[in-house]
Amino acid sequence: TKNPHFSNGRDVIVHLFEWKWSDIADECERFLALKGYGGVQVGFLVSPPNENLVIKNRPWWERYQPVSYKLVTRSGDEAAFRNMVTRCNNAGVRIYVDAVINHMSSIAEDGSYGTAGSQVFYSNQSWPAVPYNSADFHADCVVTNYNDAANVRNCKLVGLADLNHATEWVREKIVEYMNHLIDIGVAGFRIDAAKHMWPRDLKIIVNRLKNLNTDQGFAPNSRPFIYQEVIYLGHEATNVSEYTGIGRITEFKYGLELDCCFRGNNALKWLTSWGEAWGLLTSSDALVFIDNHDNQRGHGGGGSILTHKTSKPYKMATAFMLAYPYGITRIMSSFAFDNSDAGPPADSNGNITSPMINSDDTCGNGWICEHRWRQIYNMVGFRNAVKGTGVRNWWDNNNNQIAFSRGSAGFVAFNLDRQDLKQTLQTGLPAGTYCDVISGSLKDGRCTGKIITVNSDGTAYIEILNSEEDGVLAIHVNAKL
Ligand code: AAO
Repeated sequence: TKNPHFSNGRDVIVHLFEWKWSDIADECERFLALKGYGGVQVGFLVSPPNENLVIKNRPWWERYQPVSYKLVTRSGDEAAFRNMVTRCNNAGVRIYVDAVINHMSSIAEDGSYGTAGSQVFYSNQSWPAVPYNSADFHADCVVTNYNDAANVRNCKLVGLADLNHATEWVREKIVEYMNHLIDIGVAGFRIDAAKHMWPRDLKIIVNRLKNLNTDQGFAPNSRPFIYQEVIYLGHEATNVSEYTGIGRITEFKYGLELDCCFRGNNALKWLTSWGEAWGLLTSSDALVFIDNHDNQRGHGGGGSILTHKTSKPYKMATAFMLAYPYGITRIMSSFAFDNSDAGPPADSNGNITSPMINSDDTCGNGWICEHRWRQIYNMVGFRNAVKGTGVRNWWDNNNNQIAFSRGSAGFVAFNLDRQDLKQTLQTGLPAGTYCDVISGSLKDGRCTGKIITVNSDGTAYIEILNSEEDGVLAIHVNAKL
């Protein structure tokens, strides 16, 4: 359950937050065709596909209020979902589903309805389209105390009706929903609010899931990839170690620490010991990211989070994440927003509108598409090129300029200082000329960015000026001229 089942053992997931299924299907086919970075492969995490409560002004968070397990949302219906999964699997792109199974919707007028038209009778604790009734939920209390595991797991998270997973019926309905998705061909799940479920119950549910669908290209006996959303900063009653036996875990400390460093609040030189030594989970248990759909807008532990809005340090932190061998990495792909409740780009009827793809591969129409920023997708290419190698040739200026190689497959340098970086450094790479994949790309045998000459002893002159658009330089064996 800790293996994401990518073709070729790749390990980058892009969160296509609130995208429509038809657009994701197109993106699976288009993304591989994006030129300049040598067959980058990723997986896509998609928004919850099950019916959710329709909420006034259509905030993005209505999708975390389930009404039934029918596959009908603003992203599309079941036919569109199936079409997407098949087309993506055919293109070598795996689909992971955001599974909201801790709870159902929150207080709303009786007779309120969901995106498939199903009604909800909250006052009776009745979701007839599943069906769930009051016997399927915990008693009426609200999560108020993160130092009390029973309160966290038996009460309503922000008022959301809290399913009782000790109940056989609840387990059955959830397993049926997830197995339906496995039959369609998804590769795994993000388990939303896993911290709010008892680990023993979650384990029973996960153990009952089917193997992945071999007709969709998975090897026989492949278990679904599972990663659990558990926010743990080291001081709560619900401990991450209770969940490592079930699947991977979102390591929130990872992004918070890197945010701190790349905001200039902790010198980059300390990253020489990055990883478990910083109190992070074991790498093989972790799923990591710089920002997520919650904290980029102040929900679920927001604060001093780097996002697309602070693009220079954000790209640097993302490049560091992708360059460093730790965990499975996730890239956020956002829509633009001013107001933290705002839903995705939509027309006046509330239908989500498609991203526009510009000639430089970036997006328009309200979609940010960080995964289409050259500096980011080229670092996905870097990560793929250096897979299986360790960190070597660490260098720093005792402050905010650092560099390291990944074995003899790639080399990366960062400059967050106020002065320019101008150094001859050991790159660990074979002699030759390489294309810096941050300032440009290797396209049709030509480099559109800086060209770096590696000498026969592996050294190269590296320069990152303060005035440059980006504070990173990266070269690797798949972008050799
Ligand atoms: C909406 C409205 C609510 C309304 C509710 C019901 O906004 O006002 O009461 O409907 O009508 C999303 C939105 C919610 C939204 C919900 C349902 O974010 O605003 O509520 O949909 O529509 C906790 C959970 C974590 C959860 C996070 C948001 O543990 O699982 O809250 N994330 C997931 C999803 C998220 C989704 C849901 C769950 C629900 O990713 O999108 O909600 O399906 C501490 C705890 C954390 C806790 C946070 C926030 O964190 O450790 O476990 O997360 O508090 O309550 C510092 C601390 C850190 C602390 C943090 C934040 O960093 O060190 O420990 O501050 O305070």
